[in-house]
Amino acid sequence: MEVSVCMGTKNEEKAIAGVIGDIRKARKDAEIVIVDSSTDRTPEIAKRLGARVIRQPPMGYGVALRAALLAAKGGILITTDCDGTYPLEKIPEMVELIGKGYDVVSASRFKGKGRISTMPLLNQFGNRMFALATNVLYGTGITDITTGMRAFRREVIHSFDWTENVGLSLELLFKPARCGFKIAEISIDYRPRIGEVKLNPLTGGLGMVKTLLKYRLMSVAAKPAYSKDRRSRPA
Ligand SMILES: Nc1nc2c(ncn2[C@@H]2O[C@H](COP(=O)(O)OP(=O)(O)OP(=O)(O)O)[C@@H](O)[C@H]2O)c(=O)[nH]1
Ligand SMILES: [Mg+2]
Repeated sequence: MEVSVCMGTKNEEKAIAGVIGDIRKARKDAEIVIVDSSTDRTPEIAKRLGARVIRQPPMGYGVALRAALLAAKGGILITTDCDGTYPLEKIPEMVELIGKGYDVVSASRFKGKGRISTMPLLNQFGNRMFALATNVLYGTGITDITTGMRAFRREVIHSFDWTENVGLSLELLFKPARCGFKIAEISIDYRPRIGEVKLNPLTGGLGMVKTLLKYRLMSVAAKPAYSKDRRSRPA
């Protein structure tokens, strides 16, 4: 099945070549879809290295990643950040799990023995709290809700309207979980970031709280064509 790797990029010229190289090492034939809002050389480098580049004014992480996911052609869609933090050599393991019947495979920095010492302590605390809150509010049993690295069966991405921006990584997990899609978590290390962080932890954190509460108050439903399939699928 064709694999597409999807990213938003904003001024990642220090990281982009290494990230594309690591994707190719893990999956030579992957389609690489980048929604770019840079003012530096990121898009030129990405195009030269064979990525599909879609330009977008800077509207935030989730708006960019959603556009990349919806433009991707693969049967398996993978999200990651373009900053060197996620171990892209895990792509084959994630693809294999989708092949075994999982709908979503989420790369967790807090499961098992993942090394996370590169993550600031405040972020470690906040990320664990968001996972706990998601488990309490949505009945999920996951260890990392804010991870940027996941693999999705194509059907999952096209089953929902994605509305969140800074909270997209949460929405990408709790909506499928609530609608009965089968989810696996694998353990990963988190590496030092190349280049500057683009998300503000305070406004980012508040945005995520808003996302969690909003959908707890609203019902989560898959688009009819897919929810029907879901109900008829054996557990
Ligand atoms: N196109 C686009 N991409 C964005 C925008 N904001 C962030 N990104 C990209 O989204 C990805 C995630 O942003 P990061 O800065 O890594 O945010 P983060 O992962 O919360 O922070 P760290 O874990 O500290 O790296 C990166 O590849 C960014 O370049 C935006 O407004 N437009
Ligand atoms: Mg990042």
